[in-house]
Amino acid sequence: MRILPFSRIALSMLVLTLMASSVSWAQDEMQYGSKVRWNDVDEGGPLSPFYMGPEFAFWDGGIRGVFDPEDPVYINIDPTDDEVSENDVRLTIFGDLPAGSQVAKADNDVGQPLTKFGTGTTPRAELRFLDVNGDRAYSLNDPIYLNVVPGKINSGDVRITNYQGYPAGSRVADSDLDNGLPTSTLPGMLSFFNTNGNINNGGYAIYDRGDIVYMDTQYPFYMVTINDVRMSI
Ligand SMILES: [Ca+2]
Ligand SMILES: [Ca+2]
Ligand SMILES: [Ca+2]
Ligand SMILES: [Ca+2]
Repeated sequence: MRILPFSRIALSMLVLTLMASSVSWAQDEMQYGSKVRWNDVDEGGPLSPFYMGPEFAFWDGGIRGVFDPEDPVYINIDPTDDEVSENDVRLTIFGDLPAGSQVAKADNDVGQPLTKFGTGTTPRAELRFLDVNGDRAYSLNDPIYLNVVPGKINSGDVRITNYQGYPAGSRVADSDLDNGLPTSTLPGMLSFFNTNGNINNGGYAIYDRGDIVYMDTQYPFYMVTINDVRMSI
């Protein structure tokens, strides 16, 4: 008589374990720095434009006035606020908060000043790719960088996708295999998947908590297509 309830519990725990592992598997596949591949669940989903074009920026710690590998890098979603604010996206780790995470209201980096790349004495930075297969086109296996001083990969650049065992969100170091390799302009623009579906009075999607930033690289635009890049968790 007691076996039945026990096995029910065991069965439900097994089911829960299986569900949890399939969910975490899906999340691993879809994490920051991954590219959209055939049959991914987000493929074909709608993407929405940002109200103003987000900008890449850094919190100038470490050596002041110089972009250095200690400076956390962000997508500043509202480029006019010049500070780390809620729902900005980290491109590098900050403390124990991972690369690709959205900034939450109570996080310790909220309110820190952001310096745009390409202003004053700071170098320009743009998303670029390394053409590993040499076909002069942006391909599925070509890794992406936030390339500071665009043209070739430099020490301090941020890997947006993983490459040769270097994870997405890591910095290029002097001795790394990819340091010094040439980069090419990555076509496309930042947009987002409106996970919670909220819209404003004008009918436009609102970017907020849980929405996912993409680099929209391929025609048709405003749709998740193969080779697009997930820029947040
Ligand atoms: Ca600095
Ligand atoms: Ca901000
Ligand atoms: Ca290529
Ligand atoms: Ca939203």
